[in-house]
Amino acid sequence: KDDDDGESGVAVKTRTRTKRPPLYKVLLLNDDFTPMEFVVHILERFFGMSHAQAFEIMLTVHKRGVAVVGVFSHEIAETKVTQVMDFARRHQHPLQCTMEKE
Ligand code: TYC
Repeated sequence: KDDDDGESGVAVKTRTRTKRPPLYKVLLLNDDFTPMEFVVHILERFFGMSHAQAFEIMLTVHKRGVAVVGVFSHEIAETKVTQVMDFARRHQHPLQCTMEKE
């Protein structure tokens, strides 16, 4: 858009920079106690994965210690983390779920 520079009356091109909101990775952490089936259930229930997909990601976390289970806006990522942590706590499993800026 052309903006007058206010002094000389010269039009100056001003570019409007539109920043996309940052995205956040939701991470699931391994532990020695949470049952595998429980983790699979969480991935199906809160992350919309198929059983096969959920099983695969669960095994990745089990073997490597951590995996990204989804990428979301800040608010959605926060909701996912809260849902997983609350559900795990209610079932008395030590499962940990966190988020980090992509
Ligand atoms: N390591 C757990 C077990 O052997 C399974 C597990 C997988 C736990 C993924 C947490 O995020 C996790 N029962």
